Amino acid sequence: MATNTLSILKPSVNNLSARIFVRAAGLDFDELDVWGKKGTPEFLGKDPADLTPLLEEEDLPKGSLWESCAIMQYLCNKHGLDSSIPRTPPSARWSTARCSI
Ligand SMILES: N[C@@H](CCC(=O)N[C@@H](CS)C(=O)NCC(=O)O)C(=O)O
Repeated sequence: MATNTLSILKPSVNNLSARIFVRAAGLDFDELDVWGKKGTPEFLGKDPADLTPLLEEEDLPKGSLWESCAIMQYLCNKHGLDSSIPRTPPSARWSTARCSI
């Protein structure tokens, strides 16, 4: 059992970005396919938006975080991965941010 869990729907591009990110970052993750399991009181208790991906980690307030870009930013900050992001001018970084939302 990995230290962290990513609840996902496999066909989703938003999910894929977070799934590729954790692999590229070498983080220890279990994937939980929640197809047919969303919308339950248990899932909504962790993720009121009822959308995937959903990250579960002890450190997080209430133990969970949703929104793919927020998940990737959180993991970058937590694991000190910011230094692996190329030092680009702010104009280029904003362009990247726009594409990820
Ligand atoms: N902006 C959100 C979008 C999340 C989203 O729309 N997730 C979809 C999959 S792409 C989902 O869980 N859909 C399930 C549903 O609508 O019931 C993110 O990037 O995480």
